[in-house]
Amino acid sequence: MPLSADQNSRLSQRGLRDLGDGIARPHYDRGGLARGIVHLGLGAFHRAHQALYTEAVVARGDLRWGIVGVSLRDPRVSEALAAQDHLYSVTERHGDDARTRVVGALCDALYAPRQLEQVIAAIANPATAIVTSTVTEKGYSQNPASADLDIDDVLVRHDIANPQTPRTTLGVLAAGIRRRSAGAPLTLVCCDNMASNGDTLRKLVVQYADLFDAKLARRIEAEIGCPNSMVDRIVPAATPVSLEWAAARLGLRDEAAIVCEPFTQWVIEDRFAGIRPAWEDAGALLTSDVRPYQAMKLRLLNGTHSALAYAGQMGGLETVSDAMAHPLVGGFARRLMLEDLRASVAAPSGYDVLAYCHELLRRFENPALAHRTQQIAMDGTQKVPVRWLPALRESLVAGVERPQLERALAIWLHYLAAGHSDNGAALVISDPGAEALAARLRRAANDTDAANAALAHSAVFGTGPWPPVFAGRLARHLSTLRQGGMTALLST
Ligand code: CS2
Repeated sequence: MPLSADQNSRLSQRGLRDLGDGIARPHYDRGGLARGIVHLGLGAFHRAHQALYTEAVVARGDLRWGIVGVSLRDPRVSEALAAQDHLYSVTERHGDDARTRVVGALCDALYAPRQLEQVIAAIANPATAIVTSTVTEKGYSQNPASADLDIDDVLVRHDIANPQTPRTTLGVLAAGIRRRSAGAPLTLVCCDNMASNGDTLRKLVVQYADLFDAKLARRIEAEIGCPNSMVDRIVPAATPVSLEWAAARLGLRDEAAIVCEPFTQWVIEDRFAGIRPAWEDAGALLTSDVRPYQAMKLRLLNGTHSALAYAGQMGGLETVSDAMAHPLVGGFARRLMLEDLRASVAAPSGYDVLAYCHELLRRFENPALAHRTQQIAMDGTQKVPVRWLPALRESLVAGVERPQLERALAIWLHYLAAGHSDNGAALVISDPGAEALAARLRRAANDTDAANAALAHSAVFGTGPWPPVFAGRLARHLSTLRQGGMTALLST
C-alpha cells in the first residue's frame, strides 16, 4: 500500500507518481498519442480487453493507437473517466494473487447523445484506422428471427429518417463512414459474443445504409474491413465493494476501476482494410478462420455461463463461484460443459478442448471475482439462440439427446415464467425480449402447451420445427420445476 498517496484523492496524470511501486503505469508520452482507434461501447469489457492489448502496443512505442472511447447509452463511465484524465486501473485477480496496471491508451471518452458531432468526426478522421465495438448483442438492431436489420425498431426508423443525428450503433457508424474521405481505409472490429460477428456487422450496416444512401452501402461493401473476432475475458461489472477494494490498493479513488480475471484471449481474422496495431505482439492470435474458436468459446464458456446464471438465480446463488460451489448446480454445469456442449464442438486445429474445458471450470471457480449470476442472466433472449440452440438443433437433427442442455433450457423458461426464485425471492429480469416469451408460457393451459408455445416463439427459437419428442421432454422438465424447483430437476 503506498504511504504517500491519499485514498480520497482521484486518480489523475499528476497522481501517477504517487502510486505504489507494484502498480504498472504508462511510461510513454500520452500527449503524443494519435487517435487511431474509435471504440463504441465504453464498458468494463472493452477497458479490460481490447484496450489492454492496445496499451501493450502503445507501450512498445507505436503511438498511433490512442483510443477515442464512446458511450452510447449511459454517460456515467465517460464522465468518470473525463474526471481522471481518462486513466483507469485494471486489476487481474485469481484467489490471493493480484496484479494492477493503470492504462493510458484512452485519449478521450465521449457520450454520443451529447457529443454526437465529435463522435462522427472521430470516425471520419483519416487517422482513425479501426473502429472496435462492444455494444452487447442487442446493440446491433438485429431482428433475431430473420437475422436481418430490424427495420421496425423505433430507433432504426428514427435513424433512417435522420441519418445526420443517429442514435443506434449502426447509425453512428454509417454517419461517420459517410463523412470519411475516399482513400482512408477503415476496419470495423466487432467484439461482441455473436457467431460470425464481423460478417453480421457488415451485413447489418450495409442493410441500414441501403435504406437511405445506396451509394454509401456499396462503398461500405467494397471498402470497409469487417473481420470476425473471438474475445474472451471474464470482467464482472464494478460494484461499490470492488471500487473500494481498488481504492485501497491504489491509494487513490478510481471510479472506473476494473477487477477481472488474469486470463485473456483474442482471436482475430486477419482481414483488415488498412493498417492495424500489432496486437499479436500483445498476445492476440491473427488467423484466417475464427469460426471454430468462436463456436468453441460461445458454446463451452458462454453456454455454461448462462446455465450457471439461470440455475444460480433460481437457487439464490449470487455469483458464478457460489454456483460452482453448489453441489447440484456445480455438478450440472460440469456435465453440461464436459458432456453435452463439448460433444457439439469441433476443435480448432491443434486445440486440446478437454484442457480448455478444465481451464474454464477453474476460471468459473475463481473466488476473487464477484461475477454476479444476475449480470450474466441479462438478455437471455439474445444469448440463448447463440449459446445453446445451435448445439441443441444439430444434436436433435443427428438423433442425439443432450439431457443437460435440455435441462438448462427448461430452467431458463421456468425462470422467465415464474418471476421469483425457488425460495420465493423476486427475480430482476433485464431482457427487453423476455416479456413476449414469458407471456406465452404464463398463458399456457399446461406444461405441454407451455413447451410448445415457447418453441413456437420464432424470435428466439427460429422458424424450423422442433421434434415433438423433444417438446415432450421439455414439458416434463417444466412440470418437475413447477412442482419441486431447480433442485428437484437437477436431482433427477
Ligand atoms: C458472460 C460473458 O455476461 C455474459 O453473458 O457470459 O460476458 C463472459 O463473461 C465473457 O464472454 C467472457 O469472455
